[in-house]
Amino acid sequence: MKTLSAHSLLSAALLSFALSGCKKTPAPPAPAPVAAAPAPTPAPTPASTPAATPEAAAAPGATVSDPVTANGVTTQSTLGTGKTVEWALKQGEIKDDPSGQWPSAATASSAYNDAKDQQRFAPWQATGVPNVDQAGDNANAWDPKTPDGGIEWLDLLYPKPMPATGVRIRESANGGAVVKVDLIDEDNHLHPLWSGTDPTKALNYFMLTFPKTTYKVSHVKITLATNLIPGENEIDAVQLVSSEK
Ligand SMILES: [Ca+2]
Repeated sequence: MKTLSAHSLLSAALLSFALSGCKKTPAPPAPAPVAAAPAPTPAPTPASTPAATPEAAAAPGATVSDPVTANGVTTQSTLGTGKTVEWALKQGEIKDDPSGQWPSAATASSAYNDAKDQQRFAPWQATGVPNVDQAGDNANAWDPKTPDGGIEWLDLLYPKPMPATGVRIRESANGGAVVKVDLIDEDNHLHPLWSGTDPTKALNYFMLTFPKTTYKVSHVKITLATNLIPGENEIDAVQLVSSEK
């Protein structure tokens, strides 16, 4: 690195660009187009879900997948691969939603390279507004220590505890590994919210909506099964939605 840096600025810039995608393994394969096929095959329906609602089977051009509702919680994901106007507008709409707030602190079961504080890939990288621009391995997202090790969790603290109506998880690499979301109130009581199948792909939000909680939410805890989806499963940001200000 240091010998190379003696070369011209152009060389340094090219090296930096190349290194940015070479943390561990080659960049993950480009995600398959979502719902681009004329007749997408519905995902297998979990035995516990009575209605056979196909996941991510929305019409071409749709910005969100078809909703799936279970136990009062509706789940869906934003769609697209970051190459369309519709995707960009939807991402901006969520980022600027005045009903949403972003976490100010985070802890996790582990982090890549045991990252701490504000280091690359640390839990802290999932706080604040989204700042990953394209799907794939990115130091601006939280990354568990091992890519396929199994159960991992991320706990996010929100600066203004409020009754909540939604959670939007921005998955930025190898999405679809979220298996459980819990809400934690001001007294540190954990309220199980949802457990099931996460339809998110590419760089998109996994969105959960639910009736307004009777308590103020101060934390959101997200559990991933990283062995479900091969490769690094990274989270860029997590928005808590409230109908109150
Ligand atoms: Ca981030």
